[in-house]
Amino acid sequence: MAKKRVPGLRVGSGTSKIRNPQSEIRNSPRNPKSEIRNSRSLVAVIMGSKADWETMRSTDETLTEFGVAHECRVISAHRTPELAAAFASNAEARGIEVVIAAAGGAAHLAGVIAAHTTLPVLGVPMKSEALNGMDSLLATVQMPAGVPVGTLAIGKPGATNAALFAIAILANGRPALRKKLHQFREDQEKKVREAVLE
Ligand code: C2R
Repeated sequence: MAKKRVPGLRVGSGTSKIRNPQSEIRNSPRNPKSEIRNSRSLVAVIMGSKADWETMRSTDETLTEFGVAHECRVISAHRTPELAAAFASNAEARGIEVVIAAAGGAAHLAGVIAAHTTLPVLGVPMKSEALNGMDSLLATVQMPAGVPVGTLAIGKPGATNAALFAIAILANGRPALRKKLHQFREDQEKKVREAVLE
């Protein structure tokens, strides 16, 4: 299928951030040894508003920690509907393998993105002022059968776990990434076991 032009989508400029750490995980199923190298984004992290960035930094930091090439940017299903549809429709052709979509309140972003792509879409409900994130959670999680959104916890824990979930998906075909994930769990367990209460 021909790659469509995305009006207003300037990856690498404007409000979007491209995270291409020096050693990053890329799609290279035939040569596991070449999995870690410079590449285009595998994960797209999008959020409905700049206001969500404070929370979504955790997603960015976790993906960076694992060396996964990703991009972060603001896209709103409500305020930029055409951009949202074009972004989702082109994501697969661009080599994106997982989309993480964060939104608060009437959080339709993840669902709308999922409507335009068959890539796995992970939704992160933002903590809202009016209803503490319950509105975001329900709007994200209650998808009709046929168009799934994998919904994480409200706020920062969800933001971190969305990155870990995306990494787990990518790790299926990338042994080097799987190894990192095992190491992460081991380190985490060690910290809990060795916790000293003062
Ligand atoms: P503002 O502070 O910019 O008004 O945003 C954002 O994710 C944010 O949490 C308030 C909240 O509105 C959310 N928003 C959505 C969508 N676009 C923005 N839920 C959407 O398309 O779903």
